[in-house]
Order: sequence, then structure tokens, then C-alpha cells
Amino acid sequence: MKRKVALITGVTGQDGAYLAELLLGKGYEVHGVKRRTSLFNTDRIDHLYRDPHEVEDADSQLHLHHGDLTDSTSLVRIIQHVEPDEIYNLAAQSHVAVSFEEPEYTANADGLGALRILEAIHMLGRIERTRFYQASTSELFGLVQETPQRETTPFYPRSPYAVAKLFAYWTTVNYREAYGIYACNGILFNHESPVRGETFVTRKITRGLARIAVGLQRELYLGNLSALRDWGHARDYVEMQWLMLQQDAPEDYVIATGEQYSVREFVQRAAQELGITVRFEGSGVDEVGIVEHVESRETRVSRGDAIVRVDPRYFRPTEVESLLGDCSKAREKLGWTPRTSFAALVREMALADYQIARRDALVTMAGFKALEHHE
Ligand code: NDP
Ligand code: GDR
Repeated sequence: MKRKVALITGVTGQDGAYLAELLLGKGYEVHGVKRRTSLFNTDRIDHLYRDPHEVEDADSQLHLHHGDLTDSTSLVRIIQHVEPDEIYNLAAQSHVAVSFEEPEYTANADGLGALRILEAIHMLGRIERTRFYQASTSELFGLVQETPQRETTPFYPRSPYAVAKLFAYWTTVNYREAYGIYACNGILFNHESPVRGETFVTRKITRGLARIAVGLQRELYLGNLSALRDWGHARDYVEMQWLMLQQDAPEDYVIATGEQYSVREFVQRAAQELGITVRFEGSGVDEVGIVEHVESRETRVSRGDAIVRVDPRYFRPTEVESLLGDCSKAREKLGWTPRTSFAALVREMALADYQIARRDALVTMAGFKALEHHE
């Protein structure tokens, strides 16, 4: 039987890496679009990639193609060449705060990018042959009109990122209705992992606190500590992306855990995992949170005392204060439920960052300057 062929845009990102691994495990021939960068950007997928000169069954490997969501010619060329059965459009300028600084680029990549792929499928006569997944987002709900949010909740985007994603959402619906393409929106709530980008709040917290735990830094600067999010694990969520394209008819689905925590609670939980105490300081802090010291399990450490300071620099011109999803439709129609609890997610991320921080601390002790990355 012929292998199914999948094309993933954004394959070098968090979700792209988990999805590529999932699809390769299912026997797919997997192709990914990566953009040209001046430094290597394939860290998250290096474990999946084999030099084509060195493998016998080249089809079972990950194939990479240079392309960009802002460049139709590259997208048309790749789709024509790869002839995918399924396209997962995960590529995006995905940082909400950055979208206020680069609104036009964000609209181009995140909004028009989806249109370019859908139109390529249409123009190349692949309507019947290529299924399309669009990485839609809970940010569409923005200033929430109903809690919890589900597929029928009205949208109210609050950033250039969310507005661009709104365009992509409706373009996906429109191509489905106008041309009968099998196209779905996954309206995914925040999902994280040890390979989450370092400037998203969860990873910034686990990375920062882990570095504090090993003595590499003392302070962590954050923005709105009161923001509430519904955080799940990326590994669970990519399974749902695949499932959505395996049904008889295309539909849009909300994917969420149905549990909500604040940024402050995330900090406290991560500090607990690392066995450190944390003190919140700075303007905008309405309470002082002291986390009880947790006596060490083997993996826990007991070095630092973390100071988390609020820096208004990280506030957004318009904020999304509270998101909470209701994924009943996905549960009932697709039999999907999230597997990873909030506690397990934070633990996995904190421990992974602790390993990295410990390595960096060893390198520093050996006389090398540790690499500093700030948002
Ligand atoms: P990441 O930021 O980790 O990955 C984004 C990917 O898109 C990267 O591979 C990046 O390449 C690529 N990319 C960015 N701009 C372009 C472009 N112009 N052309 C081609 N590729 C580009 O995001 P996630 O993996 O977390 O998210 C995947 C998708 O899901 C995104 O569309 C995001 O908006 C959406 N989403 C994410 C949620 C989450 O909580 N993670 C929730 C809901 C939706 P490079 O590696 O070179 O930067
Ligand atoms: P979000 O994720 O904007 O929800 O978008 P992010 O982790 O950036 O912010 C979550 C909340 O935390 C608050 N916050 C901070 N955020 C960042 N990045 N840095 C800080 O220092 C900080 N301090 C507090 C934010 O204000 C916000 O309220 C993510 C992205 O993955 C999108 O692509 C995706 O669509 C949505 O999730 C669902």
C-alpha cells in the first residue's frame, strides 16, 4: 500500500517537531517546509532527520524543503512536487507580543500564508486529493464573550496576531464551503512542552527558575502575572491535529484541557518542582507569593531563592486576560481527551530545563561564559 504523504509548514517549531515524529511513527512520508535562516533552525527535528546519502529507505525519512509562507512561488513549487495527501499549516509568527511590533509581517505570514496554501491546492487541481489543517487559536476569543469557550463562542481578537489568525480561520471555512476542500480549523488553546520557544511565558518561567536553582541568575522578569490560561501538552495536541484530518467530513474543533491557572500559579508550581522559594516584587504585583520549600526528591534542588519582578515592558497594549476551553465536541466526536495534567506538564518542563541549566552551570564553572538569552 502506498504511504500517505504529509506536508508540514512550521516543521522546525514546537508543534511541527511533535507532529513530524507522530506521523513518521504512523508510517507517513513526511515533508517539512523550513525557512532559510542564518543559523541552524532544525534543533527540534535533528533527531528525526537522516542524511539522504546515508539511508536506504529514503521515503520513510523526513524531507525538508526551503520555503516561506510569505512566498507563494515556494509554496506552489513544494506542493506540486510533494503531492501531499495532507497539509498541516503550522507555520506562523506565533508570538502575540511580537505581533504588535511586526503587525504587517504577522498579517502576511499568519493571515495571507494560509490563503496562499489553500489557493495553491485549488490552482493545482488538488481539491479532491489534499486535506488541509489550519493552526487556529484560542486567541481568536480574545476579549471573551462566553466562558468556557467552545466552537460556537463569538470571536473578539485582541492583537495583530489574532486578527491575522481570524483571517486564516475564515479563509479555511470559505475554501471548504466554496470548493468542497477537506479543510479544518483546530482551535487550540495554549500548549507547551520542553521544546516550547524560550520567550513564551511557561518556558521563560521554567528556564529562568532552573537557572536560578543552579545559581546562574537570581531574578526573573515577567509581565502580567494574573493572566489566566488553559495549558495543555503539545504532544497530546498534535495527535488531535492528525485525528481531525482522518474523519468522513471536515469540521472545526476546540482543543483544550478545561482547566485554568494563572501565570503566578505556573511560577509557584515550577518553583515547587525545583525546590526553590520565590518572592514576587515590582509594580503590578498585588500579592507576595512565598512558595513553601519542598524537601528534595532526587531530581529536586535546593539552591536559590528566586525573585520574580514584574516589568511593564512585557505588558501588551491589549491583553487577553482569561481563556478556558470546552473540548466536549472533540471528546464526543473524536474520542479525544488530553492525557497530561497541569502538574505533569510543569514537572516535565522544569526538570528538562534543570538539566540544561545544570549543564550550563558546569560549563561556566569550567571557565566558559554561559550563554545569556533574554526576551
Ligand atoms: P512555533 O513558534 O514554535 O513555530 C512556528 C513555526 O513557523 C517555526 O517552524 C517557524 O520557523 C515557522 N515560521 C515562522 N514564520 C514563517 C514563515 N514566514 N514561513 C515559513 N515558516 C515560518 O509555534 P508552535 O509550534 O507553538 O505553534 C504552531 C502553530 O500553532 C502556529 O501557527 C501557532 O500560531 C499556532 N498555535 C499555537 C499554540 C500554542 O500554544 N503553541 C496554540 C494555538 C495555535 P523558525 O523555526 O525558523 O522560526
Ligand atoms: P499567548 O502565550 O500570548 O497566550 O500565546 P504567552 O506564553 O506569550 O503569554 C501567556 C500569558 O502570559 C502573560 N505573560 C507573559 N508572556 C510572555 N511571553 N512573557 C512574559 O514575560 C510574560 N509575563 C506574563 C502574557 O501577557 C499572556 O497573558 C500563545 C502562543 O503560542 C500563540 O501562538 C497561541 O495562539 C496562543 O498561545 C494560544
